[in-house]
Amino acid sequence: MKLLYQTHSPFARKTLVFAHEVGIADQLVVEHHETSPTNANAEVFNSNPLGKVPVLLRDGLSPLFDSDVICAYFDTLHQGPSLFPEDTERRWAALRLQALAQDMAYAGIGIRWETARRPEHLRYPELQAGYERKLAESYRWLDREIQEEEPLHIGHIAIATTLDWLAFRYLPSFRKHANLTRWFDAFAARPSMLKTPLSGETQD
Ligand SMILES: N[C@@H](CCC(=O)N[C@@H](CS)C(=O)NCC(=O)O)C(=O)O
Repeated sequence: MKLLYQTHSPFARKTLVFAHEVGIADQLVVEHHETSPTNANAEVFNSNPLGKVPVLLRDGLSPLFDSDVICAYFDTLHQGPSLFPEDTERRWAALRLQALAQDMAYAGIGIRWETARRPEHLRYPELQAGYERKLAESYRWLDREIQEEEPLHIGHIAIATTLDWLAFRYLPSFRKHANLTRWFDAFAARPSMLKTPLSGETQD
């Protein structure tokens, strides 16, 4: 399988961390692609009409895109415990964390458009403030909700890879929240995280 990847994408990294966690990373050829809505990547558009990474190319099967879908697919490829809990409330809690992580990453991307990526005269500070509030509230919520002793699931991988990307891009920090910070630092020491460092600059 080939994973159309990006070394500075929180979404792409989520899929690769997941692959390491379930022991299938050695089945992947990981190929870096630059993507941006202002700098279309024709090869990525060939397999994903949104032109975004990650995309999973499978022999003889159709491409899979969106990191959530790719992780759900990877979960079918191993014999170990599923990272998508089956018992009801744990499942909804895991999927909710995954959804939160997605939108926290979008909020971070939104802030970057308003601070660095968009030409200065087109920036909209109120929009930046709105995204910053989403992150601040999410950090507060996570600080209350995240639990260290829970068995690993998709929600943890999604949150950890998003938090690491937010820090990598010097976006508003979560580090004044002690419980969340302790949880993140423990997660960041996992081999799956250490093997998938973030690097590179967005090319708009
Ligand atoms: N919901 C998608 C988001 C993927 C995404 O936004 N990827 C970014 C890289 S971080 C991208 O390729 N952006 C290019 C674009 O917006 O055109 C997922 O989870 O895979």
